Amino acid sequence: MTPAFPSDARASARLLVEGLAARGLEAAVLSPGSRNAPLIQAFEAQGIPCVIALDERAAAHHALGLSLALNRPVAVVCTSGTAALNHAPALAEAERTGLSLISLTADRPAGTADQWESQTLVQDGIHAPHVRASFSWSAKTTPDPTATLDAMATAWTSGPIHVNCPFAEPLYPDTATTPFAPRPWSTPKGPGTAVSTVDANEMAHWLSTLQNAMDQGKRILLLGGTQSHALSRATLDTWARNAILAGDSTSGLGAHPDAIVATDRWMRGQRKSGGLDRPDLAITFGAPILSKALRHWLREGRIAQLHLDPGGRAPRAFNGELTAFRLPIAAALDAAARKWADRAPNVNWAGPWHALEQRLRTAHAPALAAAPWSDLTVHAALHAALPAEAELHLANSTPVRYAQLFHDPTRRQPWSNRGVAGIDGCTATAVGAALAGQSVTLISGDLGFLYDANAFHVHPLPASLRIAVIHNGGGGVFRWLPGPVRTGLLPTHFEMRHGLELHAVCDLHGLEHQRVETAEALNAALEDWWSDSEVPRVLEIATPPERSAEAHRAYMEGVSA
Ligand SMILES: Cc1ncc(C[n+]2csc(CCOP(=O)(O)OP(=O)(O)O)c2C)c(N)n1
Repeated sequence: MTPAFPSDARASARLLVEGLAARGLEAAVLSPGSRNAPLIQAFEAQGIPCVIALDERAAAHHALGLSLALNRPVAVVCTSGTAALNHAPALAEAERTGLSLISLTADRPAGTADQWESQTLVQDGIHAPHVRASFSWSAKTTPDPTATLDAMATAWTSGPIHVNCPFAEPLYPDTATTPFAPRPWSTPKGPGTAVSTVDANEMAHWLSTLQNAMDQGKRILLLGGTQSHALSRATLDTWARNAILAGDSTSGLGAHPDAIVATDRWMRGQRKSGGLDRPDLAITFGAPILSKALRHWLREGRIAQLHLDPGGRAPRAFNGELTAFRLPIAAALDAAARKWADRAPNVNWAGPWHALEQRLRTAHAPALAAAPWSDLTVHAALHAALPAEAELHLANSTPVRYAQLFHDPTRRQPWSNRGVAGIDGCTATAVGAALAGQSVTLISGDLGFLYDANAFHVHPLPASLRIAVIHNGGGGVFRWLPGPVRTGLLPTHFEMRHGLELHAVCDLHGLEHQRVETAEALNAALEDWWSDSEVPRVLEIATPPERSAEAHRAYMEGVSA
């Protein structure tokens, strides 16, 4: 029988949290507030592992990182008012990358926003464009709690949800109570083990569409952007016999050694070599790919596109015919590979693509050796020193781009918030993943690090976290673009040369800090950097901005000469 909906705030919150936990909710990030006190008490009473984070924007990114690392739904809980709006950036990121983030925003009872009550705004549905589904959990609007909880659990399998919770006072117990001990965190899964439901008809449609394309001898490009699930090497081997694999290191395709990961570098070579054949069909998945050049080249060719997305998103990337399939990415690729296991290879057209890639890879070492101390050589040193077990997070914007040049197929799939490519939660996402017990190393720029410094207002702080901050005096990416310098405003309005001392941020938050300014000092620092520590470590690496931009340009020129 459907339980009656309780009007009492604490009972209502308990019913919600119990229901979410019974459906797989794993952990929560709680931000202080009074209106959300019923939710805080309910999480604590359920023994659900919780993290306390001050800044709701960071808190939502912590939950994103936790969800990524645990491969489970994770809640973020806040009070009413602007606190609720601060969940938006992480929800938007989760919506694009399909992570199960549950935003629970406490609210005052319906109508109070119009009654001169403080800390109120209209909260129902405020995140609607950036979530899979919005709910209101309230005695007035939730007639069937069980069905509503089931709908929440269905929606979160492929992305974030928002649940607004209007609570009337009283919000607290009448007498003093003793908190329970939370249960321990479950083991981090790393990318790649969640199973979401597969629609058999949709799968059959995908396989027959693909079969048609194969039978017509189409030149197929499998093209991936950031997504959180690992792709099986056996599956990729079969795909590589029937298609070209290209995509970001964060797409999972990089597990195959022939995948073209440094796509901007490849595009540079492609243009210089006078142009290669475009594919007839691109099979796409994940967040938008990093290479604008590749995207535009395919768009100019109006390439036909099959898009895989478990949440049913259907971005028309190349102005060609688009067919979208609401399917989990790994499951769709696995099923196709099983079907094709014995098929004769069809990759003749791919020969020149791979020959070009091989040439670029051979030219990499000499071009790198010719580079002076700069962002390029720092990224090379960091990637070379990274321990095998480290989970790598890459901040926007140049860290994730440099990483394509140093990709190693034998490594774990790295992560970057490329869904919407914000700099506003890269540190907090890495903190969240580290809170789940992963050994996370984040490579960040200085602006991104300063922007998201509230990521450290979290309790507890994960000691296993390592952050390498490339301090090139501001937003180095703006020197990669031809436009900003032409404005005459590059240092002030784009790079934002701040001149701030990063150690002050580290001191404030009790982080270990070390600054290096030379290759020798960097290599010496890295020797012991990943050893056990009591607190997170920040390694600030100072590089010259002008020379860094020039070294990157010379490298690209050198490899594609
Ligand atoms: C929330 C948000 N604001 C602004 C931007 C635009 N943006 C992209 S990269 C960047 C500069 C980042 O600078 P830094 O962290 O130092 O990294 P670098 O450019 O050196 O890679 C800015 C402001 C963004 N992506 N997200």
